[in-house]
Amino acid sequence: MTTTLPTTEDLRARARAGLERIGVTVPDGPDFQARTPITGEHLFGLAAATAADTEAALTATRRAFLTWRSTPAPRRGELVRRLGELLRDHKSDLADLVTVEAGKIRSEALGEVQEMIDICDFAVGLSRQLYGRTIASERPGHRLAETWHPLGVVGVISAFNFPAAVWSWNTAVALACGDTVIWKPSALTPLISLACDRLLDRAAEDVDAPRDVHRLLLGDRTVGEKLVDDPRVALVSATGSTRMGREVGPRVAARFGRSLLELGGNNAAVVAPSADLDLAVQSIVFAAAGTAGQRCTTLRRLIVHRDIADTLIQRLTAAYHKLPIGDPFDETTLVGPLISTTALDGMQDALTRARAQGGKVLAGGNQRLADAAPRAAYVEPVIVRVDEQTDVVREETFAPILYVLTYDTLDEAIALHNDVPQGLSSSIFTRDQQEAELFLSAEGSDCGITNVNIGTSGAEIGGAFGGEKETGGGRESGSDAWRAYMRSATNTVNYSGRLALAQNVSFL
Ligand code: UN1
Repeated sequence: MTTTLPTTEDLRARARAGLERIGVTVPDGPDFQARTPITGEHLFGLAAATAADTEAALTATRRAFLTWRSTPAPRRGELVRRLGELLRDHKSDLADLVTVEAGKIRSEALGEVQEMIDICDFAVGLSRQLYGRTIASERPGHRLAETWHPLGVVGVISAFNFPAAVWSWNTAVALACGDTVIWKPSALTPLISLACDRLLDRAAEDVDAPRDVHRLLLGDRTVGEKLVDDPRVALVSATGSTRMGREVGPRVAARFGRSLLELGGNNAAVVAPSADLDLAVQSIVFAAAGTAGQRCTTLRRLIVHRDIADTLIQRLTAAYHKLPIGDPFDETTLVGPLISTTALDGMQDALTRARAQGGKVLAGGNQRLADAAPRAAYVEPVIVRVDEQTDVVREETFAPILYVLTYDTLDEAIALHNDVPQGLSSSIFTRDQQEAELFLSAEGSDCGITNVNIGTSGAEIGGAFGGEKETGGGRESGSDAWRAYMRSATNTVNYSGRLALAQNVSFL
């Protein structure tokens, strides 16, 4: 168990060294502070983008788009390939910054950078595979086809919890698709954003691509609002809370822009009587307590068959009591800090409400290291037994709280599973093939990510990532999510020399 923490001075030096190796000079400014959740203290004062900076970024990325869109896609892929190489070279420095700013444990911080490298590889391949279909025309001597063209400037609004990977999912794919990008990261993670922006800048220099294919704008929500409202931004890809999405979606729609929303999750796993419990316990602990419960895909509800509930709960509480909580740079730590004391207040408020709504806390919930770091928020992940899905269970609390419910029939489990407003990720643990297939079927989970015998979090980049209902409906990353970053045109070419109207219409 970690009882000591690095000093803020150590963390500042570590961040500065990594940034310098990447080529970033920390921009000194009075507007806001880079901070670390490890001690909860400030690292550097930074300058925020002004309205003039935002305007300049819009003009520059729009102008760059006009050349980038007609750069052959495989040439565009070369920029993304170079970015991937630089990410590999600086993997350790970038992971340090993720740990310093987001508090992720080493292995997860390295995993986040790996996710960036992976999406670059994917997008390089994609740059030669932006396929359109040829369609059988109903008319003789006609060719009917679908063509995909670049869309325009993409505004990326990202959250603190995947401060770099979510940017890379959007940016690597958007650049390969011929778009240019303006990035407004979370104000909680400016340093990793500066590092990613600098590496992309270096990549552009190395392959002779226009620098203005990408602009970073640090700052508060006013910057994001400008991207949301400006008609020069063709697509707004926003990751964050459902509350944020409720504002972004209608505002972008009001100007007929496109939005791609990745909002809250309230992910559940069903554990059936036939489940391999060793596998289930390991998977559940990672999915529920990993990343200190701060993934969109974090497991928040467990729906367990009544016959195995006592055994599973007993094994989970035993595992929770042993979780090493503390300094995320310590290789033995599994649970780092929450992002802020505000997040801790939100968690404690949810626990108070859960108790008032009949929940019983079975494990965890105590704050740790409050003496060593009063401004930080270390907390024991919590398991709460509930009899029904009360209000608080149906909400996403961005903290490590796992609500446990029981079921008797699979139909009941699926009904409980789907009876929340969100629809991101889901799992079933079972060795019964019929149950697994039913869960994956149209009558099963209503989520965008549906798994068997693996937890809800930690998706690979090759599949499309996103969810339904209040999660927002967007798809990013792999599979055919690239289509959201392009516009399609349907082409009818008449090579017959005669006019033939569709639907057999005759005229003249
Ligand atoms: C997020 O939490 O915003 O599937 C993204 C996962 C990660 C991405 C999570 N690959 O958990």
